[in-house]
Amino acid sequence: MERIYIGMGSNLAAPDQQLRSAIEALGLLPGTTVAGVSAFYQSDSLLPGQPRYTNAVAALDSSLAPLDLLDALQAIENEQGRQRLERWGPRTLDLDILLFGERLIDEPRLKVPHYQMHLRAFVLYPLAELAPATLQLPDGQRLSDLLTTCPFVGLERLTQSS
Ligand code: A4P
Ligand code: MG
Repeated sequence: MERIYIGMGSNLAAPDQQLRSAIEALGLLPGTTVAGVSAFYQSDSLLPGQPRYTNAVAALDSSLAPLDLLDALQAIENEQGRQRLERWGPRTLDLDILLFGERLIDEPRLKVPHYQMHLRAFVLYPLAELAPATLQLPDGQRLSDLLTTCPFVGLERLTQSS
């Protein structure tokens, strides 16, 4: 079993409900339990002109191999009506593998840690609700340090997660 953190985002078709459905689907994956879910957070899209996002992070304990987990996440995205019309386009559901145990993964289809997690408040603050304060990325960066360089700006923490 390894501890895995999944970043979830949606900005179409009732985003909060999309995240709740995704959490349910994650709990049904083989060899996997959902160990925790952060609060939901709203923020403006990084790309102007798109609807606001709801984001959250889920902690999984799973025995799935990384690429099998990626396949499973993409199946959940598709199941929830994700259409890949353009990179970075609005989406019903985006599931990103943020961290996979302490692994550094550099495969054509999968880069872990997620390439921009260290810059994104909508990833780091929900992650900090679930991860130990001492959590380090595989390159040694501490989550606590990343939080100090990534201010809690433009994020709205919603009171309920599910
Ligand atoms: N891939 C590589 N590494 C990973 C990983 N660690 N986890 C590959 C998941 N997938 C990974 O992803 C494209 C390909 O990345 C996949 O086929 C997989 O093999 P995608 O989900 O199809 O495309 P995408 O989501 O359009 O690209 P990406 O890079 O995931 O988008 P981002 O960076 O997630 O940005 N603003 C707010 N407020 N909140 C957001 O969540 N998200 C985006 C999208 C823009 N602005 C946002 C938010
Ligand atoms: Mg993605």
